[in-house]
Amino acid sequence: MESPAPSPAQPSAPAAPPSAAAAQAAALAWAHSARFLTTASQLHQLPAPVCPEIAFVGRSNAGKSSAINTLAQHRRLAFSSRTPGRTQHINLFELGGERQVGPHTLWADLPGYGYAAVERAAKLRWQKVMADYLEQRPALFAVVQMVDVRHGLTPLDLQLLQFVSKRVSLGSLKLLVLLTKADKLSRQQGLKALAQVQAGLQDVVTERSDVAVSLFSALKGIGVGDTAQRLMEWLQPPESADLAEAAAAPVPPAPPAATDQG
Ligand SMILES: Nc1nc2c(ncn2[C@@H]2O[C@H](COP(=O)(O)OP(=O)(O)O)[C@@H](O)[C@H]2O)c(=O)[nH]1
Ligand SMILES: [Mg+2]
Repeated sequence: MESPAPSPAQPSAPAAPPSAAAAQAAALAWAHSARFLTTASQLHQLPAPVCPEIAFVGRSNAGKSSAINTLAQHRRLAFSSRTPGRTQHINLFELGGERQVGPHTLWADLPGYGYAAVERAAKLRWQKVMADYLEQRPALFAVVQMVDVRHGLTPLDLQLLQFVSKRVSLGSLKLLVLLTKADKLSRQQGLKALAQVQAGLQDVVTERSDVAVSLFSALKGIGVGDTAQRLMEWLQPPESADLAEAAAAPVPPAPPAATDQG
């Protein structure tokens, strides 16, 4: 591939900023660097935090494992199963770092919640592990919550958000809600679900918060590049403000409520 030599008559163009496509490719390369680090059933078994961590949470069967695998472009990084509720540990994946592309980060795949057919004691045990992680892990930087687009935010999802809502609204913890299995709805239905979930998150959205909602499909690849880009840019903001603007579609804070109804 030969490019024509620049004509001496033309003034040389200023150096082009990296294109949006290049930024997304870099983010996908970073996501693809994900490798299994360790698994733990209790908080004290986790390694000491050395870098920012992003926690992936969601109801059992919401599509969390599929989303992690798709983001990382690995077939079986996170365990995806037809038998929900089987992943009862915190699984840590390491990304980026030395000799790797992108920021050094851990992704923490937390146990799915809400699976009815699990013995109550076991359920309480590992849901405590999840709550402990969300409340106590000092390196926690962002939460990605997987929500089935057809169900929207369920009471259990809102309960989970309670663990982190204060820090989300203060802006010390970022939140991305991925509306999974978006391929199961029409574009129009998907956008309607998106608006409903955005409305459901207004309690945590403030001037300082960084909260986003996206449609996602592991099956059809919807939202995959955008999600990788958002996660990476949260950790490593792009130099160009234009790029940051192009990548971000944050949920705007609600106008002050006229009444306290609803
Ligand atoms: N149609 C569709 N099905 C999906 C998608 N992601 C996951 N699933 C299915 O949903 C079920 C649960 O997925 P899984 O990733 O194991 O969910 P997890 O329990 O939250 O980890 C599996 O049968 C997946 O094949 C998606 O994007 N589209
Ligand atoms: Mg899973």
